[in-house]
Amino acid sequence: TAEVMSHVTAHFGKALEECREESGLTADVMEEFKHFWSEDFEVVHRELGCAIICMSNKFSLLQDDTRIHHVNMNDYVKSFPNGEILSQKMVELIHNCEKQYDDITDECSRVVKVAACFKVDAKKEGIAPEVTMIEAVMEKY
Ligand code: B8M
Repeated sequence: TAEVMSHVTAHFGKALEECREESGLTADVMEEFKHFWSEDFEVVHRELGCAIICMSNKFSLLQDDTRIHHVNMNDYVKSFPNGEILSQKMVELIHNCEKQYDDITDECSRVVKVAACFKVDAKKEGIAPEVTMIEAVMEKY
């Protein structure tokens, strides 16, 4: 659900500052990770892909090939309140997007494409959170 996704995003987003430098993602492009879900934020910058890889690595969410680690991702999402109702769906949506961009060799470019695809599909599924929902739980992490 969108409520669970707001928790995942609030927690995951905390790793952004640690990844600013190495990803090259400027505050001008993305001030805070919660804006990922904003209606008017376009998921297009290669640097955002690099940042997502760096952030995911902090929680061991990726395999060596920079594709999602299904077990670790599942466990990560399940660690949040009611996470078990979102974990399988989330892994399924991300994996489905990964299959569509498997031919892109540049990792950062591929991951930002997968993330954009995931945002669209999560909205379709009604599990995309509003920025205000994320703000409401940010202080918990
Ligand atoms: C990686 C879990 C992050 C959950 C936070 C919410 C939204 C972030 C979207 C990133 C999509 C994950 C793309 C990683 C795919 C690698 O092939």
